[in-house]
Amino acid sequence: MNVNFRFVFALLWMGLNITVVQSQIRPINQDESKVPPYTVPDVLVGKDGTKVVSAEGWLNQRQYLLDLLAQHEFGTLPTAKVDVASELIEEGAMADGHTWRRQVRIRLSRTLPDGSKPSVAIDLAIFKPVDSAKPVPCFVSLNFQGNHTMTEDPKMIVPKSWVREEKGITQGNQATEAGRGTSSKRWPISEITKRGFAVAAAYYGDIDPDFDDGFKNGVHPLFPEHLSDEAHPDRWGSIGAWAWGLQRIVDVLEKEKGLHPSSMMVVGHSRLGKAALWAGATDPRFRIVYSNNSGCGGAALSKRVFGESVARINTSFPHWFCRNFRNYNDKEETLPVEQNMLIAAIAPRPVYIASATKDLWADPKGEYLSGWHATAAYRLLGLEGLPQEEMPAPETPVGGSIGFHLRTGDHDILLYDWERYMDFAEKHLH
Ligand code: GTR
Repeated sequence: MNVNFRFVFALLWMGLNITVVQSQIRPINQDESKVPPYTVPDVLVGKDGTKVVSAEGWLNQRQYLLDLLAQHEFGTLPTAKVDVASELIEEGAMADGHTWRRQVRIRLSRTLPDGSKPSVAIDLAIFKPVDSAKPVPCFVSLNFQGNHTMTEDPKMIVPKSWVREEKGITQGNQATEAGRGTSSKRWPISEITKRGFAVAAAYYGDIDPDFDDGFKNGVHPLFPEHLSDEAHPDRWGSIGAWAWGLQRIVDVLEKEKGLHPSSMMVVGHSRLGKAALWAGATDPRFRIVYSNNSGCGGAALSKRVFGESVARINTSFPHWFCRNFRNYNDKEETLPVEQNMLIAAIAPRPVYIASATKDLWADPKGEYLSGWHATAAYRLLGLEGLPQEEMPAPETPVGGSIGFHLRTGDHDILLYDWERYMDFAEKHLH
């Protein structure tokens, strides 16, 4: 009786706590008239408060922005080297007749001081034009449910690692055959290769499964020195891990026959758009960086507090950012970083921001404004960023070395977005 009473009491207490935590967070605002007054940091103002005025000072300034973003938001990427090996598992022609498929297993490993050698396998799917006379530029990306969801091709390998449950296509957090081709409208592979590009993608859960397990799975065991986040409040989170994984994928793609090694372009949608921006900002081997509907912690300004907020994202996904980011829950005005710094840190390389009209959770206007407030960095370098402060109408791509479009519709990545990405690549890859 006593035990039962305690048990019931404990359940009630847990329930109460969850409710209190939820209700402690400020409600989400999606009303433009309720955006608080805010100041966007000047991307040209350095550590000592003075402004960089010449292109020569840009590299130091860029590093300063990256350090701030690492310290307060994404965490620091590990610097220890790992062994990167790759093996061809399968290849062949696709049904469209002009795409060649290659499935490569990447193995990352590291010998630790205690003599153990943990390793992680990442399956990479590469789709390239069958008969290109010269090496082609390649879009590098991650997918949400496994490489087999990108196309109906029966040869695509189904992942073995943990996947998020999705009705009809998974069973007990395992991907199944039923998932084949289910996200193919997000991956217009045939159209991409037809225009002379390649696209390569891996399942993001091969790098780090997307749940809060205290950083034990995925690539984390390779870096036991970064395991405790109590001791390292600027330790990387899952977004950092996915970004780092994208960089290891480039280690392999740079050596892949038929791909242009210095024309790697990173693309990501939503949480993977956040990862693409961080991967691209921290690794100049990405020649162009694309953010698709990346929202809070991606392209959207945090200080507008429109749509998903810092408190909301840190509560729903406590494993995405570093612990320090939680200091700004419902205190965006005190954030020493802002997302325009993330965009600016890509300069002088081209960056593209795509939003969708119905995606208010990701704050399309805040995504545009990040680009606008990064424009000063591009102008310093003699390049054009975005043309004006006002967001353009839907289906009106704008910009110079910062590109932007607003697609009519929902939170998604569709052919329209890819077509604009290819236009932008054709304009900038010479
Ligand atoms: C949402 C999250 C967003 C975005 C999105 C996604 O639940 O709040 O930040 O990342 O997921 O990745 O689909």
